[in-house]
Amino acid sequence: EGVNPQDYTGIKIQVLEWPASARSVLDKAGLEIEGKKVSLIAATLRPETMYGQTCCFVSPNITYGLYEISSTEIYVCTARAAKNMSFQKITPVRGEANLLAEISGKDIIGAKIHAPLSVYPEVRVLPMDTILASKGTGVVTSVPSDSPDDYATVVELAKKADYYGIEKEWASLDPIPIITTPTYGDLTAVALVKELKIQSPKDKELLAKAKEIAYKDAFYQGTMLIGAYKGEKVEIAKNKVKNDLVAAGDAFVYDE
Ligand code: A2H
Repeated sequence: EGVNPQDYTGIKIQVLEWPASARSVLDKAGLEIEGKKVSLIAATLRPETMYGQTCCFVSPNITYGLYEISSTEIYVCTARAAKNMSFQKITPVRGEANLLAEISGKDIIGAKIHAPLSVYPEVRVLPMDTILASKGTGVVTSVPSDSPDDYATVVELAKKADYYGIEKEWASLDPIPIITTPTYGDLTAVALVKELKIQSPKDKELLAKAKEIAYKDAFYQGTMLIGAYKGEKVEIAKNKVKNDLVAAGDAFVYDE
């Protein structure tokens, strides 16, 4: 942090239906969310892949805050991220983030959500143990076609659905071809997880390697297979998709 500034896109993933656990936490906090738009804010470096979102990850070990953004909008993210946002003209008052309630990631799992641009109109919130509280918003949207970490996580979740307390179907949506490259084809992350024989989300070193390869390959060699910039180079399409998301009110620029 500080040394390597990251230019994230904050994707607004709207909650359509809360699980009973979350409803009870919000009730106890006396928070009235009827008629308000509540969004989990996922920090991504790959806005051009948002067509392929199949779920959204939170950490069961992180406490999230619900922050008032306007009379009709609430963002869900870590306190650290909310503080940073307050210095980037994202909250109404500079340096202040109005915390309405706190909730454990555990209690959000299973929420039904709408992820902008995704070919799947409704997806679910699922657990990811490797999310760092010290980075981004603590919320990671899942694109298993292009992110080796995301692919390894959904494979693990589908394999041990009972253990993770989720429905297997929530973690079993097919990865969507978003980008093609000459080396890895249409599902880069799936190809790399296979090639490097990655067995689980805990294979840290191999996943770091896969992530590095996937990122460079897509950026320099990738062509879009879907969306408004189908046929264009990823290098060019990336900022166009990002700008469209921001213009539509579905995302904002978030730096740290
Ligand atoms: B990326 P960097 Cl398709 N903990 O978004 C762990 N990972 C986090 C995180 C956190 N607190 N916050 C964000 N991330 C993930 C898409 C994506 C991402 C694709 C491919 C690669 C990729 C969909 N998930 O990341 O450490 C988010 O996942 C690999 C570069 O700041 C975010 O972008 O470099 C990326 O890691 C930020 O990682």
